[in-house]
Amino acid sequence: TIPTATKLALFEHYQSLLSPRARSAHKGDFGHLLVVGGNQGMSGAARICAEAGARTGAGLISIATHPEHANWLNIDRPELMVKAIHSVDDLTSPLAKASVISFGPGLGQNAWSETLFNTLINTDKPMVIDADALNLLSQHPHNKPNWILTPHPGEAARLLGTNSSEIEADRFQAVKQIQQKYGGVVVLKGAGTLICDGQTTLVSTAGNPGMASGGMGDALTGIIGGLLAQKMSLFDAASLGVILHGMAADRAAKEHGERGLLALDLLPHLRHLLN
Ligand code: NPW
Ligand code: AMP
Ligand code: MG
Repeated sequence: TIPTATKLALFEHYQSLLSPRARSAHKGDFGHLLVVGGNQGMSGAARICAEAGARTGAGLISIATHPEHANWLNIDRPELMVKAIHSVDDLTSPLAKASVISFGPGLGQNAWSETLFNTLINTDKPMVIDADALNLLSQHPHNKPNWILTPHPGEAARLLGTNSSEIEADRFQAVKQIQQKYGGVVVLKGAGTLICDGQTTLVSTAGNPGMASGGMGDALTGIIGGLLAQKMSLFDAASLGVILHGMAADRAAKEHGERGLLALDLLPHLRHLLN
């Protein structure tokens, strides 16, 4: 049974929070999303996250990433800006320019990743924390009001020091426990994603098993970052982001089937849903 505090997340309600663009709008009105991630061998995660943020409507997108691939990360998507992070000093300028941060896709868990984590954990900008940034957070716990955590059940288990079957046995309890321990808004991903701010837990029924493919969560991190950049509240951005992600995947699966669905396939559908 679903607790009474839980409501189904309604697309129509959340969509109405994104008003039409003013005729005089300029890119500065829609925020600057900084994606931080993409260690060696996982540049794709940062790229998928950034493209998803761009297609959600953020005004500007930058990626702070490993020097190994920084020069080619935007080759066929030149709208994206890229900064190679050799040392922590290289983060100063992209951080100053960013209005929101999506942190973690493909970050890895080595010394380079830890350096980025130690800097970003001390910034006050609104952030989406995902993937390896969640794994590092589980090793160095912090509680903050202005972030959105997006664990899948494996990451949720690390955050609570348990295993993924325990998480799946009571997902409502798990999402609340993570929120209490780490603060902010928590999105527990998987079939029937939960969104919890400590008061209310929403469940999204959007999405399908075609989404069980690498990169899908990295896209969600970019979508939520893109909504935050457009000045949505944490809870609204998390809720609308999850619904949009799932609905875009449902449209894509209807078109060509679930098997073989890839994260970037969502983006044309995402754009359709947003306009
Ligand atoms: P089990 O086996 O059930 O105990 P990891 P990752 C669990 C990057 N990527 N229901 C499950 O555990 C990411 O951004 C880069 C139940 C599973 O074995 C990260 O930085 C890509 N359990 C990094 O790779 C594309 C579930 O978690 C384990 C579950 C590592 O992230 C791929 C796997 O999780 C990827 O995004 C569910 N619904 N979902 C790229 N193109 O560059 C997950 N689990 O060990 O945290 O590894 O998620 O692949
Ligand atoms: P990640 O594991 O970080 O790549 O995230 C996977 C994304 O796909 C999350 O947003 C999940 O909620 C979604 N997803 C994966 N499998 C399913 C499924 N069977 N039904 C609905 N959504 C799913
Ligand atoms: Mg992931």
